[in-house]
Amino acid sequence: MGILLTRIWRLFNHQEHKVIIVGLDNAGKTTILYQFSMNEVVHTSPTIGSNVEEIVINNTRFLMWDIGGQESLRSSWNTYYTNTEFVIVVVDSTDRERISVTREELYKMLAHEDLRKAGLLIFANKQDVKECMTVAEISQFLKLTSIKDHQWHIQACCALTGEGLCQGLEWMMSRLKIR
Ligand SMILES: Nc1nc2c(ncn2[C@@H]2O[C@H](COP(=O)(O)OP(=O)(O)OP(=O)(O)O)[C@@H](O)[C@H]2O)c(=O)[nH]1
Ligand SMILES: [Mg+2]
Repeated sequence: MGILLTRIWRLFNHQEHKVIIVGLDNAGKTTILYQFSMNEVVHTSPTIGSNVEEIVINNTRFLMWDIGGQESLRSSWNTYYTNTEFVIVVVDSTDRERISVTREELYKMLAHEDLRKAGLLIFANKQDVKECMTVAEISQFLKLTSIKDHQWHIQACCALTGEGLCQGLEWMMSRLKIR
């Protein structure tokens, strides 16, 4: 009976999982959002404020907020944190100069009370570009193995072809199942 009730509850439970997509300007956040929602590459311009889309995968609904990454906008990222279940950090793997800025922003976010329980997915984007940083390099620069208080995963991807994006979503789905 208990199992049956659980199944019925899951069938009718249309709860949405809130996701925020952050990262420095030009990392590819908006391109990723529209790959998720429309399965195509859209022409983007720098995001001022945010874009939001609902993504449904196997009856699981994610509400994804893509937030502008320009320096002047980063101080307002925290206004999106309430009830966030997953943070997707998009890294431009060609941008070696600013990986330390990404690291600063990452640890500032992880220390925020509202993100205490959030899972962290890092997309190492633009893997199509020659001589970009590898997942191993980015993990090292971001000191990911030092993160003990959040579940995290890093995934190589290319937002232009969509390669790697599904694997990132699958990781998020797998975290939801074990809760
Ligand atoms: N080569 C390559 N270019 C990409 C990839 N993903 C995104 N881009 C390009 O990177 C540029 C910036 O992409 P956006 O998605 O607008 O970046 P953003 O992170 O939303 O930037 P802000 O809105 O300013 O924070 C665009 O010209 C994209 O076409 C990728 O995987 N490979
Ligand atoms: Mg954008």
